[in-house]
Amino acid sequence: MANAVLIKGGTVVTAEAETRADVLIQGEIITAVGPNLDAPAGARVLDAGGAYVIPGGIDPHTHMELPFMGTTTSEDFFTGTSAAVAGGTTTIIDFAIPNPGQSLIEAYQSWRGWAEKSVADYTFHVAVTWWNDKVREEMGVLCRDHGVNSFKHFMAYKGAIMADDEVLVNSFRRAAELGALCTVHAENGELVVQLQKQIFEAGISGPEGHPQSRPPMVEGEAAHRATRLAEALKVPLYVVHNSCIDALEAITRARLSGQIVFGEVLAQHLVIDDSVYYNKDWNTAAHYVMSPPFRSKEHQAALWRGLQAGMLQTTATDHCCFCTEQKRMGFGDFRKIPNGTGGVEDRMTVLWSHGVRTGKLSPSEFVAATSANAARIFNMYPRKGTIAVGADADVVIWDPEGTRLISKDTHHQKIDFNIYEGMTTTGVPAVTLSRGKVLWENGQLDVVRGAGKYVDRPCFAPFWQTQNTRNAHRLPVKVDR
Ligand code: URQ
Ligand code: ZN
Ligand code: ZN
Repeated sequence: MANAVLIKGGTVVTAEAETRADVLIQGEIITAVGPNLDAPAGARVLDAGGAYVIPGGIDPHTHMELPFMGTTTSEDFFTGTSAAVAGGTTTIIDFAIPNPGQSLIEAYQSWRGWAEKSVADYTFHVAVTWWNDKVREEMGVLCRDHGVNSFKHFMAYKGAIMADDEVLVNSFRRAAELGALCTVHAENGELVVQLQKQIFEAGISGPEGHPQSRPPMVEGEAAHRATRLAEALKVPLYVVHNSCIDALEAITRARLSGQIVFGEVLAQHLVIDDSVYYNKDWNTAAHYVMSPPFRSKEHQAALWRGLQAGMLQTTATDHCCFCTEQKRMGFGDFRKIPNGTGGVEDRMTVLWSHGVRTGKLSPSEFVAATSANAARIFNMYPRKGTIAVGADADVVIWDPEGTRLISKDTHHQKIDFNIYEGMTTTGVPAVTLSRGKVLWENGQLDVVRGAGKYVDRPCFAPFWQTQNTRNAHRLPVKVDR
């Protein structure tokens, strides 16, 4: 019997339901889900009594090995996917980000090469950082031949990878033709640059200058603009790392008007506030420099409500690790502190502890927010994101009463600090399986470098355009004179 695993005695939780059922895995696939299943001869039996059996987490936003702001993230695809598995995440969606002028396909191939060392599955959003006919053509090739169905646009980072309105409009229009999804980092890049200069020239050079130069309206303006561009061009939109009320309101407005807009929230933005930037220790304050920045507690409460109300659909980490020495590249000028924090290992336990244990989310809503919705939005469902016959056997035995003291001293992430340092969470992955193989058990990793596979994500039929009928009445009208 190809390696068979029978997970017995657990409660299976999908985005739809909680059911007392056993799960049989044969090879890389789930082959049976139901009560009182028998173990085939030679099968390994895992006892899930008292535990939940959930789909492996999907983190739709990571940056392993990213060259950025004059350095490269410390986490690579081997260590990053290992840390992800230790936290219950079995698929990451990373980013291939071409420099302006660089072929999108060339960048995509580079990231594919780097990702071959992954221990669990991965796929890529491809960023559009410039525009000409070659970009237009390559977007089509990436969709047709490489299983890419989502294109990223950074509305911030002027002078580096920022997409201005010309790039946004051309790329959104092209994505609509292809049946692809557009994602955005929504901050007004021009405002950021000018506010950074104003604050720096006022004598503020430390990490506290970072949040002051990117207040919520800078994010809200861009999020709103992105929804209107997407509406005009009839393309579905996914807004990454919403950190504040202003962005949430932009998404809510669009969704309530019938537009196809999705929102992502980072686990860290839900539980960490902007007081971190006023730590007297420069290094500690700089550890939290990421964009959009951490916000005040009122924004966190709104983000939780957005998640509960279904205005935000996914959770992610934006795992983008720069060690302390790298952060110190910005000592004396906060504008030069590499932007990014870690967390790929901590997302699910933080969300269970602060979401399910506090009654904000049901176990099914937790599964939706950590796995199923990302699978659906990025067209990997039901291969990923559920516990069902025929799905990949990405499965986590989730111990709802297990506890974890989060610390840089015990995490598996390749970074010398942890933004949740000292936080004790309840709800932990006891066992993580990736396509039927146990990679995490008894607090130990058992991974194989390169065992991870690239996940093709087919484009959607351009039915998105017909569905988005708000503008249907605004068809071109010609007057015969
Ligand atoms: O902006 C992003 O998503 C990347 C460059 C990670 N850094 C960050 O501060 N969010
Ligand atoms: Zn971003
Ligand atoms: Zn990011």
